[in-house]
Amino acid sequence: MQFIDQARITVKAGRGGDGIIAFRREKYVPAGGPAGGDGGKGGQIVLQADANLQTLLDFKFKRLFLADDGLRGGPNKCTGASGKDLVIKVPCGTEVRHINTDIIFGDLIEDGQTLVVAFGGSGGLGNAHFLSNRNRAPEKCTEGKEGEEWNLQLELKLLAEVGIIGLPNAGKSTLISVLSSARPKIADYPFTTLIPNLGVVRRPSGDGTVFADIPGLIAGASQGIGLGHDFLRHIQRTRLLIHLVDAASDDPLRDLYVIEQELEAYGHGLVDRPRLLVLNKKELLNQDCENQLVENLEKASGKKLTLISAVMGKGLDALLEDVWKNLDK
Ligand SMILES: Nc1nc2c(ncn2[C@@H]2O[C@H](COP(=O)(O)OP(=O)(O)OP(=O)(O)O)[C@@H](O)[C@H]2O)c(=O)[nH]1
Ligand SMILES: [Mg+2]
Repeated sequence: MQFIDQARITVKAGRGGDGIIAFRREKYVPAGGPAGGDGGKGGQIVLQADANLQTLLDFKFKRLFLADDGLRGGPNKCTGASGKDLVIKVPCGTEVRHINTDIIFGDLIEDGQTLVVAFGGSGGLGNAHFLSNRNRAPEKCTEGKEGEEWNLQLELKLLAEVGIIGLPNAGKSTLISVLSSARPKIADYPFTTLIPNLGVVRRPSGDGTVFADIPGLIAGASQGIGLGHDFLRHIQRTRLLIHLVDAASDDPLRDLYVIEQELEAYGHGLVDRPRLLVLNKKELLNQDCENQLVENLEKASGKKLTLISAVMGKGLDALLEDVWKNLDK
């Protein structure tokens, strides 16, 4: 399934019902007063976060959402019925903004959270409102107002708690595939992965944690080179990053710097995000090389290095233990 994280929709709240002109007609009451009721309010458009939804895919097929109009007022000063609100379900983590102005309407984070994005028009006034001493039989009423109409941009940021980052070919997809049931494409060329893959990794306690394989980070990603910028956005909400360095690279130390620099250049507090430094493909190193490399990387980063081989399934338990420890902090 394609990962869609942006959608455009048009929402239109209901129009208010019109007020009406009517007069009281009762037996033996010769000149009944004005009795036209007000129109009902138009229904509003409400977005609601739903934990069962994972994507904005639904909005590819349905883009226009209309709420019901309010009904006309009735005789005997009866107010018309209000239009029913239209509730649209969106995944948790959806951000809503106005397309033309980029004004943010709000974020829907928690399951069940709601946000009114278009208010219904108010109902018109019936002629009962216009009774005065000078005019005992007003022939005047007003129309209901149009409901609000907006073009909205929905954006879903990944709600992964753990993001796996690293240069192309570092083994990010391999790692997520051995940790979870995600089955991304894996190949020995860069940019195999074009969209983030999500995988759920079970904790010892039983509940799952979402990991994301974030592809396409290269030098210049923060300036929009490659795929990186798009996906840097996605890591904004992760709580922990796993920075994967390829032990088989010509220069792992340079690789480390490239990624660190991109995180810094992107801003948004990404460099301050807790990060685990992990060296992958360790089975390709002989012992001397390994010792030297570990020493260099640890010195350069000031972090403790975890060694794994995603392909051989080595070092993964220790890595996960670190992950849980960090998330529970
Ligand atoms: N020897 C060895 N090879 C590995 C290991 N992990 C991954 N690889 C290989 O490295 C290559 C790249 O792996 P991917 O998982 O596709 O790398 P990626 O980081 O997702 O790459 P992009 O999607 O292009 O960014 C593949 O050929 C993998 O088989 C490992 O632990 N040891
Ligand atoms: Mg990949």
